Amino acid sequence: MGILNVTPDSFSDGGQWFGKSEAIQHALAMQDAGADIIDIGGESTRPGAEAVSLQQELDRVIPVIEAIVPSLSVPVSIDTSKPEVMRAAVAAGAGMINDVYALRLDGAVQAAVDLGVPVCLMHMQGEPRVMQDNPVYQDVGGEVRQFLLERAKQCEESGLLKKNIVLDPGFGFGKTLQQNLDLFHSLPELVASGYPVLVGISRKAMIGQLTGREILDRVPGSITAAALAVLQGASIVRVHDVAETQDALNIVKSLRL
Ligand code: 7PM
Repeated sequence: MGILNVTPDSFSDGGQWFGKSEAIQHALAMQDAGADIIDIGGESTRPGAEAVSLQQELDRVIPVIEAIVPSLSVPVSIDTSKPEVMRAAVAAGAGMINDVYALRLDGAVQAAVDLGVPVCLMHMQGEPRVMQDNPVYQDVGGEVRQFLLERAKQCEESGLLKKNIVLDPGFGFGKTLQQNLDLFHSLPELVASGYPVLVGISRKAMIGQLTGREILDRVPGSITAAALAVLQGASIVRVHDVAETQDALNIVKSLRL
């Protein structure tokens, strides 16, 4: 899964949004480099971030989805928590929902059921604005797994098809470095639940803490983590650097013991 960001704070030049043509170009480049899904998000979930209004989010993502879908052969996933954005994005051609709130906002489960597309349910403790203020767990792997399986069960009881559910432990979303490491080591137990598991670790603070690198120098660390996540059983890795990660996964596929 290649990340296509249309939030202003995703760029080092600050405030320069992706125009439609740059977005198409970037999406096509990721597809050519081997991405099987293009994930587009217009709502910043950066730790400490303020919420984005519905209209702002629609204005950011819908024109880009309309512009890129006709040029792509792989599905587009919409990174949103708002049911209105889910509906508009799928109407504009998106084929998957990626929700860091795991469909907990009012109306989100019903939207996903109505739309009938695959959904990624992610774990987050707290909300982005405050989630990194002293997150606490007794057993992070067990608690995250229990939360995700409970959400999956509730969604299925509301009519979401089991085959459309993907689970994501939510690295960096209300987790300290040590909790992220414990969570990573517990991936095989989440994989054993039988649901496909998505891992998003690319360029995150965790990689920075482990390598001492600033964001743009976290590529080797991110690729290594993605390869290890796949070795732990992850089905999907959400990454910025698609070509580099694809190379690593090709090597893993051929050389794994
Ligand atoms: C700033 C800080 C901007 C952090 C964006 C982020 C995930 C996700 C994100 C994830 C799923 C990032 C995050 N992370 N969706 N959306 N899983 N399913 O690093 O780990 O991309 S936003």
